[in-house]
Amino acid sequence: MTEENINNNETKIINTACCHDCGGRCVLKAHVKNGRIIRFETDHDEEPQLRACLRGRAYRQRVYSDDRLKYPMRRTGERGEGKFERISWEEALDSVAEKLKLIKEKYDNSSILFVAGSGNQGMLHGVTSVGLMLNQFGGYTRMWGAPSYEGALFASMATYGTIMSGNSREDLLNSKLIIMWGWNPASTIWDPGTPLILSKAREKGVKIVAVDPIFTDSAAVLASEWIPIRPNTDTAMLIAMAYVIIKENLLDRDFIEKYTIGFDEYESYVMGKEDGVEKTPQWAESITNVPSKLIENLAREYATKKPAALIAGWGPARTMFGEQFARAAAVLTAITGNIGINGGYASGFMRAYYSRETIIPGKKKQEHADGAKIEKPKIKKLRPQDNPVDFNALPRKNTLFKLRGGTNPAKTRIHYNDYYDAILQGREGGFPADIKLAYIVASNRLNQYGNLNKGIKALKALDFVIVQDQFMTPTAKFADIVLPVNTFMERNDIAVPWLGSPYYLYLNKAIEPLYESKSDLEISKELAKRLGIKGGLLDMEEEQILKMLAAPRKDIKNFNKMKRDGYYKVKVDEPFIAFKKQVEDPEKYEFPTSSGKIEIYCEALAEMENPLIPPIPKYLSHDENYDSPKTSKYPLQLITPHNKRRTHSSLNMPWLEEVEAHEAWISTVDATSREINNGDLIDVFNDRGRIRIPAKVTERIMPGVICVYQGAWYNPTENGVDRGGCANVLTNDGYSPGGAFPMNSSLVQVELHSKKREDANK
Ligand SMILES: Nc1nc2c(c(=O)[nH]1)N[C@H]1C(S)=C(S)[C@@H](COP(=O)(O)OP(=O)(O)OC[C@H]3O[C@@H](n4cnc5c(=O)[nH]c(N)nc54)[C@H](O)[C@@H]3O)O[C@H]1N2
Ligand SMILES: Nc1nc2c(c(=O)[nH]1)N[C@H]1C(S)=C(S)[C@@H](COP(=O)(O)OP(=O)(O)OC[C@H]3O[C@@H](n4cnc5c(=O)[nH]c(N)nc54)[C@H](O)[C@@H]3O)O[C@H]1N2
Ligand code: SF4
Ligand SMILES: [Mo]
Repeated sequence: MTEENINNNETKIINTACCHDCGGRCVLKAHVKNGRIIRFETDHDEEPQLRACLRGRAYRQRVYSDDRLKYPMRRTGERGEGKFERISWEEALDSVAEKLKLIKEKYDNSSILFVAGSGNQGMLHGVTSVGLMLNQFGGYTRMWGAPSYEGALFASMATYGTIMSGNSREDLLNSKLIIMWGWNPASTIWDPGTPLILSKAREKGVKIVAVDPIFTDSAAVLASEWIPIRPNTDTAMLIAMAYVIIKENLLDRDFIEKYTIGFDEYESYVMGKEDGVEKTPQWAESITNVPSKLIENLAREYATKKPAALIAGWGPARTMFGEQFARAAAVLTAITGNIGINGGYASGFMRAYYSRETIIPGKKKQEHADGAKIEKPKIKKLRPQDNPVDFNALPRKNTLFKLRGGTNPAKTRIHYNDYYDAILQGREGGFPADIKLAYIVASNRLNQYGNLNKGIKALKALDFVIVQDQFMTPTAKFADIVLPVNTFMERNDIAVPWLGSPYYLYLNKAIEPLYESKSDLEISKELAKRLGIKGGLLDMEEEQILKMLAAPRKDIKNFNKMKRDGYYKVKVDEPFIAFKKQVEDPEKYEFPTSSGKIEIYCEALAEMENPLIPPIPKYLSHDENYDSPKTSKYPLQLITPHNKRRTHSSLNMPWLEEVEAHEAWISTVDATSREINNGDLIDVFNDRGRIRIPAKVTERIMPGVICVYQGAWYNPTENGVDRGGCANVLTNDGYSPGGAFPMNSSLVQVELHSKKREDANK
């Protein structure tokens, strides 16, 4: 808090920020009077403004919520029953340290599972310090796979050899056509400025098309055409678009020749030479439910209205063969030559690094000439940031470790969706560890991952569970010890934006920590003392660490300015375009893949010899798709996207309940056939569980599909029916061969429960 921030009447304005894992990272200016935040403003300074969304504006309801965890607690009832007693910090920390030591001695470090969630996206607070502390304690079992994007990441690595495949958002103004494919940035935030740029594009006359089972807010406000598509079938439509483009010779042959490998193999599959099935628009219509005429038109438009941006969201990649969707989209951008040019878009993972020149893909040819020869990850000396349990571990099956990047390939890691089976089955079941203790930080794990009811069994099977959070979440109810953490407003931090936009945020502490809450850093320091750990970050003070974290970021030219203003916007001369160097100067720069080209046919995938990860993108169906025999029992496809009223399971504040009630979206057709009216209480169920939720009967969702937005809190009746409407009671805890989470790949049935909302408990 600096003097110049003092306004009038003792109201100080503290420049801070919101940095939840919500696609944003935005400026908040806290008006503080008598030690209390009385109001928030956001960025109204120079463009591009980093304006907070409705959730950030409502943040006071989170900070001052009466439901905040106020002091450490110990379980008194059965695990999961939610009965706790207040204890002192001394008792809580002693008991956590004692358990950690005991488990380490009795078993080994791999029996400690660290569940690191996404609750805080500051560089310092949240999970960072706990991970470092556990590394120094000898390590822990760690997960691999990110529910957000694992399919897209895998595809981006296979095709481009990098995840840096996104362009600056403002470059969309140079496009002639923008396809929002399973992308809804008007409510699912992808950088604070995205909706503004898309609005400008629309105003400029750029045609915008939305391909989504839902008529989303983005489709309604930004698009001029909505193409409803059956979930999990997008790959078929993308392949049929390639068919039209090949058949009508609308390809960019020059581009294909110069920058890609494997087009012939793809052509052979698409045109039916490989398997006797021509992937015509009629073929795709029968799979996707999109009229073949529409597929043809979109294909022609995309190939001829150059430059065009096909933006493949992560929702359709959060499916059972999610990586095929992201690969097929990337390949379509390649065969039309929409890569490396203004107004185009390479699709893929979509991270765009504007300012960190060192990370921008585009190494000189010789520099990665030996990339493909590396047989295992080589780390010479154990560093504090290395986890001894993972150290020098051999790679798992089906990883792209040879491409040096993407997900950590260590065999010691367990996929996030395997977590429950790993606990229940251990080494005997083929998992790399026997898990005894879970240390859960900034994660509402139980609520946010597939197959919640299996999760309950797994959490009950553990010896000890520690949860470090701000609220008594459904996961925290399963803890033996709950440790209360403070919020962004109660500590200092630095944040970098979600997908690499050119700015930084400095979160100045606005108020003192409420109740007995502490920061994750303080907790880690206290535990380190008890575990006999010394040195490194845990011996340093907050400000010292923040300076150290900022130091390698050479584009922060003025640390003090960033701290004073709460943000630092980096000036960039021109929009960043992924792969511009490779396209403009192929003699000097190659793509960071093994072949140096965009891999339509990926050799690393071919080597896996797994028909479910073919070397070229293919449409594959699965046993919870529209054509599965299971549809006779469970005929509706459930999708569970993100929405504007919360960030995952966080920010469920009362004001936001007014913005949008938590309801299951069901089409008029499916509701009528079940005699369901708008507002009726319905049960959505499958073999994994049952949720009870009001129906929103709407034309905004296509027939055959039901949508339950993720993030509502699990709240069971005595019979185990979830009145909270948590989507993950119904979702699958499997994963695709490339690691994608099938959160939009579940079959369900729906029935009327009652016309009266108050009957939820019956
Ligand atoms: N408001 C808000 N914004 C957020 C977040 C949040 O929780 N709230 N979370 C942030 C995080 S961590 C992430 S990872 C990103 C996620 O970003 P995305 O994955 O892009 O977001 P989703 O909303 O899950 O999905 C986008 C769209 O995909 C559609 N969809 C689902 N399945 C299919 C399918 O099979 N085919 C097609 N064509 N469309 C499909 C959905 O209807 C939805 O409109 O969002 C970030 N932004
Ligand atoms: N069905 C379905 N499920 C999904 C998705 C989907 O599309 N469909 N999306 C998935 C995606 S993309 C993601 S990223 C995950 C997110 O899942 P999680 O990572 O579990 O995110 P949240 O649910 O927001 O839970 C974060 C928790 O961190 C706490 N927290 C906030 N700040 C701090 C802090 O500073 N310290 C500590 N210790 N705790 C803090 C919050 O109170 C909250 O309880 O959900 C996934 N789950
Ligand atoms: S919730 Fe996300 S988008 Fe909203 S203000 Fe916070 S960081 Fe920004
Ligand atoms: Mo995410």
